[in-house]
Amino acid sequence: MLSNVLVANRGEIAVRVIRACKELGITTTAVYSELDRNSLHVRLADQAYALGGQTAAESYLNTERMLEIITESGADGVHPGYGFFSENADFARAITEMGVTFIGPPPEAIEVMGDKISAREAAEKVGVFGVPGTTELITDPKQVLDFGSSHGWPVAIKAAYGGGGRGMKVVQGPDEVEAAIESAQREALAYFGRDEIYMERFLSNPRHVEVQVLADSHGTCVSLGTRDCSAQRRHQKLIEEAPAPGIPQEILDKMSQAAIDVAVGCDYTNAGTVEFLYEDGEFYYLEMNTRLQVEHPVSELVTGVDLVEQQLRVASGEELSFGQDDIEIRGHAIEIRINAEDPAEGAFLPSPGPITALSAPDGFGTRFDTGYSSGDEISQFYDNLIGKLCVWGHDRPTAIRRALRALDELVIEGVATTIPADIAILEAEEFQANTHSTNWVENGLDLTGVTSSGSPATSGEDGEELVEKHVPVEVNGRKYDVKMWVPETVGSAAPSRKKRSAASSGSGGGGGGNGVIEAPMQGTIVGVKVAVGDTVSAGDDLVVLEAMKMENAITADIDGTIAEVAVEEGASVGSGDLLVKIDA
Ligand code: MV4
Repeated sequence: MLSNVLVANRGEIAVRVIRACKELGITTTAVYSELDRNSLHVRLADQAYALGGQTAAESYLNTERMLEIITESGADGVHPGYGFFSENADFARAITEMGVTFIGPPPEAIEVMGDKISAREAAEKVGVFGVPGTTELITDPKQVLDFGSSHGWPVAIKAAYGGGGRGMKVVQGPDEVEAAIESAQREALAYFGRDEIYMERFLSNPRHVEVQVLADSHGTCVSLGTRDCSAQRRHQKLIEEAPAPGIPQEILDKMSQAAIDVAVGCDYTNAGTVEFLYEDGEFYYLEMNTRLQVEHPVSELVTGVDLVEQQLRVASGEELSFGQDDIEIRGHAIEIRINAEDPAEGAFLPSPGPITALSAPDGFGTRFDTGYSSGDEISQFYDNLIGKLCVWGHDRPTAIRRALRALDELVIEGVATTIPADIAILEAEEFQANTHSTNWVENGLDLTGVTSSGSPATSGEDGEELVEKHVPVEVNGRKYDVKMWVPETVGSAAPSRKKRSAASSGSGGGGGGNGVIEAPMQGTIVGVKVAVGDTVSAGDDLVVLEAMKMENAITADIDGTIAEVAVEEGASVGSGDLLVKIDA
């Protein structure tokens, strides 16, 4: 068994891995950026090393420093968590060459699955098929026109080296082909640094269903069942559940077998996820994620298998101590992602800042995984996941009710969170009746009226901000919770998760700015919508900034003419960097 595991990650997943190591008697080594010096994962680990730096690139993605710490710490294994180095075959190879175990799949499997075309070929080789499409790259619009006329429209154009839906373009008919190819290539280049693209028939209303697999290095591979991740917005999952509901058992079984076949076919070991789209009784292979995923706890809750424990055992060379027949799916589990984003009116604006109060829910069937404590700050430099609320119930309706009960108990103050949107999803008829699809949150769910503050912050007579406070009062021996609107400086707030934080988007559309548009946070420019000389109105989109895993439209603050465009697609920008200048 491994004896000293370095966790090359931060936040809730680092905490998750450290806990599993402790239970197995494995010494843990944490790493931390300048901003995470006092984080929960650092406090829980047996030892911790400074990476230095603040941005992800300077810290958790600093290969040289990470390898140095691995050597210095005496680690015999490295758990990459998700994101950062988790699907980096070069990193896995580098540490393997140092004699350190990468707690994940072999680098060859990471490589095959990282390239979407070879991933598709690897699946086809074992008789598992994706949405009808081609494994050839698109070099000529005619290929798309021919494919569309023989298979029908719409057609999806995808980035060969992409993933997560970025760079995917939907072509509704022949006249859209050329523009779609151009824009898909441009986006693929901006996101992934390569512009190869291919195509598939586009499914309009699919569910996103994935299968958790676990393989040891002795030839055993099992499925831990399915998860449905259809409740998502712009490829950011909001709520996941296990098992995938409303799909006939025989199809779920076939999907599980297909996932095992794909994993075995690429000599996979450790934990992995095979993604499928499901529509009209058919499922189609999408891709394989060669890492532990954010939503792994729901599979743990319905199988009783501790996935991180198994990852550590498998990486240590142990055989799985159970087979497929031992896996039984019991009850239903739901994960609610709590992100520091303001979902008001469906906008989901990143909302970094200090968490002034955090109190996790508890009780039967309730689990809360977080890397933060009250007083910690959600930094603009990292993923804005605050925590994951996971509940188990003996059936789906029970799990939904438990999730709503636990969300009501959860207190997060200081930053806006996705909680109001999560509640709207759980309470929606479509979600409860299981008629939703991957399009539903964006196109079917009404988020107008959803506010970050429960009720909008208003102003007092003297213009002072008023905030909602809940004050417990006792009347005739009975306790009541009284909601009051008071100036922010008055009294202390009773638990309320509903505080509004300043939205950190670009300038608003109200006018009154100076025409100097700067990046509100560090990120990557993934779209430039204007050129010098264009006329714009306040509120018009200027550039699209990807930051904290979100696309943010940066808009004009005044009416005028574009005088300067200081960035191009693919550019990395820091907070405060000039993007665009507008002359009034
Ligand atoms: C598709 C599709 C429909 N038809 N491919 C987006 C994520 C990336 N992994 C693949 N994605 C999709 N591929 C075809 N041929 C619809 C999606 C899709 C989606 C898939 C999974 C989860 C959420 C999604 C949201 C929008 C689109």
